[in-house]
Amino acid sequence: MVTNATADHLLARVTCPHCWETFAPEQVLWISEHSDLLGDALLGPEQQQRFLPSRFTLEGEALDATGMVCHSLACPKCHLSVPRCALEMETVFLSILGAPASGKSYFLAALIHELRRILPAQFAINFGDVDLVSNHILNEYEESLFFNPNAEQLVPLGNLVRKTELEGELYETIAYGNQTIMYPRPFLFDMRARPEHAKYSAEAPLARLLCLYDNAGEHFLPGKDTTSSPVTRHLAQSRALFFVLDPTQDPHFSAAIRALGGEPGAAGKGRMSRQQTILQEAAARIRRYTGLPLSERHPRPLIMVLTKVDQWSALLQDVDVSEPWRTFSGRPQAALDGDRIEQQSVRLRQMLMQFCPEVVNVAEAFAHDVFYIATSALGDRVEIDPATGLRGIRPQNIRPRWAAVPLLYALSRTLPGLITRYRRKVPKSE
Ligand SMILES: Nc1nc2c(ncn2[C@@H]2O[C@H](COP(=O)(O)OP(=O)(O)OP(=O)(O)O)[C@@H](O)[C@H]2O)c(=O)[nH]1
Ligand SMILES: [Mg+2]
Ligand SMILES: [Zn+2]
Repeated sequence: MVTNATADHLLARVTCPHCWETFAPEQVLWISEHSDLLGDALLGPEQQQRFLPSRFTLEGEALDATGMVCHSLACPKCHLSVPRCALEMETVFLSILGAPASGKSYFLAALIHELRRILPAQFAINFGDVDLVSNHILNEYEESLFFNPNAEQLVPLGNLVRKTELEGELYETIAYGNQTIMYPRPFLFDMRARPEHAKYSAEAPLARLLCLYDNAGEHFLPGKDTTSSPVTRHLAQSRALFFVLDPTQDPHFSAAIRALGGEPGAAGKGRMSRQQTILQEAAARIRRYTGLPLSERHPRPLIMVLTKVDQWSALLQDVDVSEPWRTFSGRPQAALDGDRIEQQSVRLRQMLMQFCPEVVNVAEAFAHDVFYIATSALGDRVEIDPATGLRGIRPQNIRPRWAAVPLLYALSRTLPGLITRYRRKVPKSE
């Protein structure tokens, strides 16, 4: 139980970021502090005991069986640790999905790095890690790309962030009796309107917990999400889906880039059909988990994140790549340029219709609102190493292009109070 001292601010239901079970705040378990109180039925003998407290300090902290003051909470179902703020602010789950090597991990690292810069400075929103321990793998990706000690050296592209493993430290395993379940580790961030934000309120803070996962592409292949390994079950919780589509995996697309004098990299190695299968499979999973009938389309935005645009920008000449937001006089908070993002979306859709219309058809048959956004986690300073012929980048030259735009745009559609969009006035003659 949680004491009355904080009860006013508690949500009615909390969703666990590990097992997605919902529970009432008073059901939350506490994690014992005393080093003698070891052993948990689900997590094993070396973990601190989880318990429902009956004694509290005046500040509302639970006391464990030895009388030690406890600070951490745990989910009543999976017993994994739940940040205290999850009881007070709603969690926004976002899923990043896509084929192996499509660029999900690079995109995720660039996205978070960009949000740290853009949200406070442009949108009057504070953004930070909820728990550095649980976010450390993602922070390592970010460090490798943006705070690399070999900033001036040409680093082969694949060496900055490694392929996402299918097991290991990105997962947590729980033993429910004989049944072992492996959950993907969530990355949690706190977003909170600053006092200068138009919707700021001291009494009812405008704040959300952002929850993301880094899946391996293989998890989205048919048969890879099971009861014992529900690694993509977050898709059903997701407020917006980010399908990471790597156009350079399509042979027709790569041929077009070459014809324009570009170099698509690992072109043709993958197959667009695999990316299409993954999207179809994700759609089928979401229909299954949420009970959405085939006659209806998913009501949440599906953002098709077209990655590695640095390799195919030749196909998008004369596109305005400046950051798509602006501030208006008297307002400290920027608004997204919805028109420009949507115009580019139309153009990218036309491009995909030319090379791989099947992917567009699958996306639009599944979701009601589909948008296309071109991004690069690295920017346009990728080089070819003359010694090896491999593509590389000097970390000091990494400048993501529009890496945060998919998330900013998705938030502006799902939480318009937090991030606003503006439209240009249409001239009367049009
Ligand atoms: N040129 C370019 N290459 C990129 C970019 N992002 C990723 N890559 C390359 O694509 C490869 C795969 O990217 P990852 O982010 O690891 O792909 P992933 O989707 O996480 O793959 P899995 O973990 O296997 O599912 C990287 O090793 C990079 O070489 C980008 O923005 N531009
Ligand atoms: Mg990955
Ligand atoms: Zn749980």
